[in-house]
Amino acid sequence: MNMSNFQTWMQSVQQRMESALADLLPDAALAPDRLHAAMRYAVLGGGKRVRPLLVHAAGELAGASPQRLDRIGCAVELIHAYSLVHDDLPCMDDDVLRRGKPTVHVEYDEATALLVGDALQTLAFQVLADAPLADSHATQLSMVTLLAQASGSRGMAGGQAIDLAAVGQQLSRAELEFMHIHKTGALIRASVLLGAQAGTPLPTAEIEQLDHYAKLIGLLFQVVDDILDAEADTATLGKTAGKDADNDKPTYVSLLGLGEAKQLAEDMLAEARETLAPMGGRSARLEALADYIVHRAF
Ligand code: GRG
Repeated sequence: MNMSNFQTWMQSVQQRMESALADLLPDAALAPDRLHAAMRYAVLGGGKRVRPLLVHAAGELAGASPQRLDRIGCAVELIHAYSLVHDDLPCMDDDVLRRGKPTVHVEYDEATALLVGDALQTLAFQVLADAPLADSHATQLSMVTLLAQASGSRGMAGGQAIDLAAVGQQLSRAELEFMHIHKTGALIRASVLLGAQAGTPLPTAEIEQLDHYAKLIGLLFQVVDDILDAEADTATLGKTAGKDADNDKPTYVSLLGLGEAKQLAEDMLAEARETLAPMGGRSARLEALADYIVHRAF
């Protein structure tokens, strides 16, 4: 796909998401105003919006309306933002910098950060449930279930539990993969599938291809995150660099070394491309997003 077209599309989705999120989040003047201000601080004005971009790219492929995809993108991004706020808390990763700004518990306080995460998570499900987002109620209900599964103990929250237990441990490649499939991969996979479900039902073969692609890039995202944590600086990342090694966390870089981790990322990108190939030009944006995920700077 023409990369300048892709850049233009990406920026337009990012702008749509910023204004959709700003509209959905409670006004900072509304009581309880400190909580609402902190929710807006956590979500707005930062982040690559990778998950909403995936929602839009997969949804366009299925002919879903941009308005539906905006809402679904918001639901997924709200879950993601909640996970970052909680992950940064002293009882978890204990970090002071996120998206180039002080983390929520530093800017506000720990109790507020906890409540911000709680409120963002419930707002995500409200957004997914309170307007028509699919061609049938049954499909929309299955979308709510999908997001709940991807976020819960068999998805992202479970992956985070495994991550916390793994500090200082030696993990095998299979164990590392299992952790990341849940912690990072589940929400990324859900983003693709939710977008696709908002449109006209796709043939089973295409849903399977999308699912395989989504699983691949979920893991790929994490391989690259590990590489960036080892190679990039804090100013570029907008979060503290080198934390994995400092915290003695098992990563693809600690397991495979930098060179092999980079090769793995390129191999997985090639597999993602092959997976999309049968869909031809209709999947061009998903392919460009996989490329963006691998070659991003932060
Ligand atoms: C607290 C339940 C709970 C889960 C936390 C997502 C997560 C699980 C922790 C975040 C820490 C981390 C480094 C995760 C690995 C990769 C990842 C999700 C990075 C952040 O996502 P980006 O790069 O962030 O999409 P932006 O800021 O661009 O949205």
